[in-house]
Amino acid sequence: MRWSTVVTAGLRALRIETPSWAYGNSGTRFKVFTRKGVPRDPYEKIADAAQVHRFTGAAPTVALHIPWDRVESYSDLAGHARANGVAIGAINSNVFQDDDYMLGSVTNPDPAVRRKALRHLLDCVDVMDATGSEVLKLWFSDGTNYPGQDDIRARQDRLAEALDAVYARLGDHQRLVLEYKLFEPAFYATDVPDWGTAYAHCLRLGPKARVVVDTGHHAPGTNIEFIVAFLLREGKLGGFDLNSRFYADDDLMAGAADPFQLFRIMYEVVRGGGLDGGVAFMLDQCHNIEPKIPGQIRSVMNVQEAAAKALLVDRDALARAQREGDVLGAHGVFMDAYGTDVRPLLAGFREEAGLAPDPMAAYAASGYAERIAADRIGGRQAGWEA
Ligand code: AOS
Ligand code: ZN
Ligand code: ZN
Repeated sequence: MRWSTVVTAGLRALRIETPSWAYGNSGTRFKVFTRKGVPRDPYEKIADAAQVHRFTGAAPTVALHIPWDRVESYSDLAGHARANGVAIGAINSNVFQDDDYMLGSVTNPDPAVRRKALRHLLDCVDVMDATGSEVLKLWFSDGTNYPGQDDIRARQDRLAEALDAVYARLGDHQRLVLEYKLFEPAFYATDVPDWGTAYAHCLRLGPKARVVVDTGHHAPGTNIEFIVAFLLREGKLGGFDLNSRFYADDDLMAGAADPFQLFRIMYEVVRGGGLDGGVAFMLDQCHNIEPKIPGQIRSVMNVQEAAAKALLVDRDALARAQREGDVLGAHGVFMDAYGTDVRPLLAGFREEAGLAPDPMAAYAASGYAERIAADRIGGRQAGWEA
């Protein structure tokens, strides 16, 4: 097959990080459903993440969330990850859960709250040091609900001050990625509402700061692939929080609601050299009604399928059609790739790597789900204080 080398090389480069919080019980604000066998502690979450890697071969790292994944020794946790064949990925900070943060964390008008939030962010860098993690993911729930509630410009100054302090604390091999979110939990004005705000802060901070694109954090109809293309062009795309949505921040499985959008995003990733390193492909999802490990496996497969299709785009033919102003021809090249059934190709790719061609079936046959259901009594909710 003409494109097989390109596709294989691209798929080999694609590493997808799974989030520790995906393995715990989760739900909506109406109900959190409990499922048998969910992890009781961060060690078991990592063991579950290792299963996703075992059957996909494409998910070698797991993101931690502090304090949900608080343990006595983070170096011990990293050793446990290594022993399970995975490594610790991004460290996700949490400055949204305490009562103190009702009016914001690093942008709070009260300097004592700002100091507390900054302390936590710096603690997260300590966790990075102990685990070997290279990425600090910052998401701030900060914002205001009512016009006039606080000085939105002063809040930017406070945000910048905190980011400066965190940036200064990063080691040579560490970087921060700043996530934006249009709304929720603040509804009038979030303090990092869009990629432009995140980009401006990251640009000012320097090369170790980049933007993270959570696919669920945009207004309906936003052209996310344009944002991806732009940020990659500027060398400022730090990574993705992949998930899919019908309405807002639904956190459903990546590629489930709109596989075509994921394809369009992955095409811009491929086009912009985003598989060559420096971009973290993270899942940020919750599995409320579906089993969690298979939910993650399915998501990894969905991202791989979108990437394979993106890699299949005949770039020469596309460039020719674009040069000639052949609108429908160019669009046709794109759609030909999207319309290709890449499942046989991916099955072959896995077999070459010594994996089962169908990770979902292989996981189901492994007996792991039955084993954890029997062994683990008292699994916990995704976001708990350890
Ligand atoms: C929140 O909406 C975000 O998507 C964040 O990435 C958040 O930090 C993550 O869900 C873990 O809490
Ligand atoms: Zn996110
Ligand atoms: Zn989110």
